Amino acid sequence: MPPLDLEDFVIRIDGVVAEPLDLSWEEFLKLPQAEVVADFHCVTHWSVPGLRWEGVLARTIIELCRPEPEVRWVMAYGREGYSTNVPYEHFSRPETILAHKLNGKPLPKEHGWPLRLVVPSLYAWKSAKYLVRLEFLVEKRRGFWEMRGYHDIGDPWREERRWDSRPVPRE
Ligand SMILES: Nc1nc2c(c(=O)[nH]1)N[C@H]1C(S)=C(S)[C@@H](COP(=O)(O)O)O[C@H]1N2
Ligand SMILES: [Mo]
Repeated sequence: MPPLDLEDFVIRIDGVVAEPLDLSWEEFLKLPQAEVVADFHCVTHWSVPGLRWEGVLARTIIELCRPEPEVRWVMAYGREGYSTNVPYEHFSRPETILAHKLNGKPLPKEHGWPLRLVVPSLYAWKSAKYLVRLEFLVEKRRGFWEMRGYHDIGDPWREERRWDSRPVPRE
């Protein structure tokens, strides 16, 4: 759990976008806020139903930074060095959220305080905790677990665990 003074917090939005952004904690909280209730599925066969996340929708970030039309992936980075690649198709879903509250309280430290990405349509390893950067990509790159054999997409309903767990088309 990497230490942080909220005064020093910056979330960086960059990559193949028309409008790269660096937002302080104060600026981030001034963005339109939303709430999402969703189940959370871990790749190791546990799920937590009905979590209530509050924060800024990924769609709000998209409106602000305006990714170029050829963007296909978003790399999410955690402050301690974690990374994960999220298909843009899932990042841009209406329920994907940059969450700073869980069930009405600030995110607990062990769950990503102060900010985490939550992608309810994918396995939990795509929901980067301690979020500090979103990088919009045209060409796929792989994050921490994907480099170690986890699936690039990670749809729990298709049980996409290992990258070769089913014959999905790969570019
Ligand atoms: N920054 C960061 N985010 C991360 C991880 C991590 O190690 N560092 N682990 C991922 C994995 S593998 C899982 S299963 C979930 C666990 O989320 P939880 O700790 O809130 O249950 O966080 C994901 N996000
Ligand atoms: Mo995990």
